[in-house]
Amino acid sequence: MKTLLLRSILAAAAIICGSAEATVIHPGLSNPGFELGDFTDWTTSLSGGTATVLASTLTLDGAGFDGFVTWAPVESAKFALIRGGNTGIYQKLSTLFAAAAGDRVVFSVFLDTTEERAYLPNWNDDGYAKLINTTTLEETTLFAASVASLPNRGNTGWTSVDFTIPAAGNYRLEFGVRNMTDNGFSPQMGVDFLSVPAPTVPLVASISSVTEGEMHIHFVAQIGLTYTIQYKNALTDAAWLHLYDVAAPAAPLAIDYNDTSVGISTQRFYRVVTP
Ligand SMILES: [Ca+2]
Ligand SMILES: [Ca+2]
Repeated sequence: MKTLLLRSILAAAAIICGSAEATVIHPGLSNPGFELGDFTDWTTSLSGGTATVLASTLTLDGAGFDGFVTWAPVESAKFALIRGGNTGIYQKLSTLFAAAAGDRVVFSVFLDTTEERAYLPNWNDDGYAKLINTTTLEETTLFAASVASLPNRGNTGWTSVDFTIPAAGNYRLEFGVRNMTDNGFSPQMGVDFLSVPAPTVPLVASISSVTEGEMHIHFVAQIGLTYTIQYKNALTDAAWLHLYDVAAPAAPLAIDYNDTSVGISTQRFYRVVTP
């Protein structure tokens, strides 16, 4: 819980700074962790490979490869799996979203290979995650692994990626997995738990009084966060009293709450609380 404490003695005002972070998924993404059980919001580009949404756990391959590796979702009950296909062609899974500067892109990914390192540099199957600005086409590689970068027939394990987007724009988050030299012993890539949280925004509130008997409380409510304004007439009072609730807005919202219940109080203390 984050709180802001404000003290008013009629027109006097005090500001105490805090911060609030909304771990929200970008409003444009309704299926970021594949919990709808399909590829809503996502695009697949396949050539001989497969892309599936898996419920519960999946055991990939068997003895003679990397053993029975059981993959479970990172988030809730489902995750996506893409498998290598035709030789030299990336099998792709991607999604589009708009981001502001400072937004983060957060997800989990793994690459699981079944080729032997003994045959390198051939059969060097690989996989990647890239963030692509769809206007400038600038690419940032967020994850990369291959047979050469892993133990024999190895895997990366679920890997959490957390990248801060430097510039506002339209982006494509793209995953790719590829067979090399031939199309046997396909690599496989798991994807789960995408979110695009907004940056941490300082919670700054102020108070002002223009009309006797009224007190205005000002702050900016951030996306996805609820707020409650509370007050006491003396700091020694036992409890904070409820004054006003702010529902979570879909865009940053300037709040100017007018407390007309001040009455004859010569002082009143306020705080703004967000979970
Ligand atoms: Ca999931
Ligand atoms: Ca292969």
